[in-house]
Amino acid sequence: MTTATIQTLGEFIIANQKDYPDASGELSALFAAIRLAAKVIHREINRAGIVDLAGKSGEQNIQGEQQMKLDVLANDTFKEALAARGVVCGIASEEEDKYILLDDGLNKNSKYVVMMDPLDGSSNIDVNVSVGTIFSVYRRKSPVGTSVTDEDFYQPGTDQVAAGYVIYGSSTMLVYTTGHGVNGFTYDPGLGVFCLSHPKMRTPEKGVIYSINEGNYVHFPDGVKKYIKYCQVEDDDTQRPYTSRYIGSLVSDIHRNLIYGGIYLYPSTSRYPNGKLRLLYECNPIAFLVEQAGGRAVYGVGQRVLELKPTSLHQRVPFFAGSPYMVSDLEAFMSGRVQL
Ligand code: AHM
Ligand code: MG
Repeated sequence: MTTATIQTLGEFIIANQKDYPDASGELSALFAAIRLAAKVIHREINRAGIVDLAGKSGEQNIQGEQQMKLDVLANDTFKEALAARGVVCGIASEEEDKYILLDDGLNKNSKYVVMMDPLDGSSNIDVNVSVGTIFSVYRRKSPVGTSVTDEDFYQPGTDQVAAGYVIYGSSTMLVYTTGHGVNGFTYDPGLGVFCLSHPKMRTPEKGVIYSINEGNYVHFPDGVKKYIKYCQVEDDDTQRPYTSRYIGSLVSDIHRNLIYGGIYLYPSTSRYPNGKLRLLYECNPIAFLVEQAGGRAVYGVGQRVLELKPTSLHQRVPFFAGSPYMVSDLEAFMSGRVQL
């Protein structure tokens, strides 16, 4: 790419403002805060190993500061970046018990709330496996100028204004949607900018990858067990057996499946009777992205994740998302319509 062909995330947002006739620039400012925080996390994750090595001798990092766990650091970084710019009136985070009211003079007049999982899959950092940030933006329900309330956060996923993830992998990427398709931007650390690298992302209608923690197999619902067996049975017409790929880092598993085609499953298990993933911070934003890329996301047969009305902040829900034909096949087994 040359300077003539690069389109940065900032340029892309300005160029697409025509899609939002009543835009006031507030959402663009919110995105600026998110991408700044993402760059900071990128920097910290990429030197995590070095800092750790330095930390072992004196329990301090190379700058002499007390080491901070990266998920806590990511949470603080995103909160600070958003709060300092007066662009959100409330934040809910997987790292916080309660939502955060931003009712200072700067923020209380803003119209958006943000829900986020600042560093999903953080247990993978110690072994150098990709992790991600997931975010979701809603328009507030409470009147501008007042403090946010439960109703601002308990909105169904269909009301999302924007959602996305940042994947800190072999390169760092920011992938997002505002309901007009999905676009992916790769971070160029030399330039310090995200560049459009994956325009108009579409997921294949059929895929050959299934992603699930199969160690929990005996506790899965019957339909899910049958679908997994179906994935493993040989059949040339449907390119089975499918390939099993599971990193255990949601953003990475979803990102790969979005590009190659596949299905991600986190059903109920004995340890997590409602599934492990959180509706507000993980399932809704990912479901919005997957649907915008042409896929489907359900929590049961014909039960669209985005239509589920949240009842609590940290609510968990079974989650099945990916290539539309694969999700439909899974539903056929779950409903009992198809048997092996
Ligand atoms: P976390 O929010 O505590 O990091 O947990 C979420 C992670 C997801 O990234 C991943 O898909 C899932 O947990 C893996 O769970 P499991 O180890 O049970 O397969
Ligand atoms: Mg998480």
